[in-house]
Amino acid sequence: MVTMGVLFFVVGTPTSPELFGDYVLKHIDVGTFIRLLIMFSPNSKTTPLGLALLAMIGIGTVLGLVYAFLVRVRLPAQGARPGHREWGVALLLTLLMTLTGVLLFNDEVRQNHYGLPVLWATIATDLAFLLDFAVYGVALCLLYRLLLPKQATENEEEGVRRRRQALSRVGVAALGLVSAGGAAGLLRGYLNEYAAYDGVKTVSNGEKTVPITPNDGHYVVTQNTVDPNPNINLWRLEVNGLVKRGGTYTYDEVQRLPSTSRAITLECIANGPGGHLMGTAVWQGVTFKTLLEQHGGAQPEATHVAFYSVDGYTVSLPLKEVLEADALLAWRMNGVEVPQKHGYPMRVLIPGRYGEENPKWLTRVELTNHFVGGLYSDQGWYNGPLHMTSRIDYPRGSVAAGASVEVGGIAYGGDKDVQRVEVSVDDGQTWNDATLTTRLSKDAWVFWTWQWRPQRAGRYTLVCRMTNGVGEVQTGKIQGTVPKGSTGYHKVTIEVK
Ligand SMILES: Nc1nc2c(c(=O)[nH]1)N[C@H]1C(S)=C(S)[C@@H](COP(=O)(O)O)O[C@H]1N2
Ligand SMILES: [Mo]
Repeated sequence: MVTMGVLFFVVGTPTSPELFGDYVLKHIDVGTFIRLLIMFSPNSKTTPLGLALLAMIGIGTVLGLVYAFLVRVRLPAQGARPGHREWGVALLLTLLMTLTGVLLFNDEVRQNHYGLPVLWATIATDLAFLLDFAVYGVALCLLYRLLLPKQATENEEEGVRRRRQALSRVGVAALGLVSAGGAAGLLRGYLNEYAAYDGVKTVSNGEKTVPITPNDGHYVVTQNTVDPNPNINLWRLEVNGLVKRGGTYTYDEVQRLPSTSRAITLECIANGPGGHLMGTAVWQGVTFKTLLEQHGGAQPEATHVAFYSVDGYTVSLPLKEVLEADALLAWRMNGVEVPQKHGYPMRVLIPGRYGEENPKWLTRVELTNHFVGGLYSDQGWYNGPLHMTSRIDYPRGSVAAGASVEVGGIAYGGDKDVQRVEVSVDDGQTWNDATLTTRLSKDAWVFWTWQWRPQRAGRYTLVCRMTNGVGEVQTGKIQGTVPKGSTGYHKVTIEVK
């Protein structure tokens, strides 16, 4: 554990419990995922990781017994030095454990806390397995021998022998305690960086939403317990696969690519009607199309593009759609470098797709002739165009009869723009056209208002719905979040007095 922790902090290699967690998450379906999420809530990340850590200690212990069985040292042992057989078994264990890690987590190892590119991250993680398990093997071999009852050497008094034996056992116990302390310290250091902000909603005071969400008020969702913290000297953007010419960029080189800015709204698939897991920023970067042109374009067989992130997250989409949506690879968010939790140094924006398909901490763009799996697509989450949504932000509570009240909110239809918003005060029986106010881009939410003058006192159910730029009307059919993303209207009850 100490080796694993030190390697995480020094080299940025992921720990075995994290890799195990990533592996499991890709091999369960959405239903199981949600059940586990609820079962371990509110510590849905740390509890399972803690359990995985305990399981790791358990496996280490069981392998220790296997080791003892295989080396079969005849007791009392002769001397404190392990023999050939012990070294051999320890080496075998080390190699078998490393091989298991490398093969089992083959799909998870390409991640790195400090943002190493895919190949280097893979090599670093695989070497980390070797080092972790070599330390385990050597410790097992040496300490086991120290613990064994020893034969008395020639002209050694029995009292001296016993004292020596007791001393070595105390020594091993002390080393165990020091390691446990070290591991606890490292664990605390790890949890210091815990991404507690996961699931934080876009700021709103229940009232008016601001058109451009400030960076520190933008909602955040992350798969990670600890988010990556890329080191700009190590990080690279790679473009490869079925392009005419592959290439690699440093952060400086990326920033010299031709860039554009656009307001783009991000919405998490878990954002229900009226939800605030949605925010808008002006993103600046190179369009996917331009980047591809820099590399001579796609080879004719290319059908998909896969985006790889330094946290091991992967998103794969049809090439045609990524081009049509005019995807952006951004390194600036609202005029400053992309903040760490939003994907520093570079993230992808795919207008019209849910947040899960907008990878943060990008490191590789690869053109392929097939769909490449990823965390959420493997679980079976919907990965098509996002559903239209509209929200009533105000008023709330009660209003006075006979007075004019402004009703307002937002509407968002992915990359298909918003051409109309309607409001109903009778739970959807009759509709009134709202006025569209602020419109930022076809890929962002629009703001709308409508003047209401309720005459009679009573309870009113206000509802809104939108129509997108191609004439499709938002559906009122209620559908839950899992696994396709929710649909249905946002409703607000107002008391007119
Ligand atoms: N590399 C990476 N990209 C990621 C995620 C992640 O965990 N890792 N989470 C996704 C999800 S589910 C959402 S909703 C958006 C959230 O982006 P934001 O935190 O910048 O608002 O990022 C997406 N991109
Ligand atoms: Mo999300």
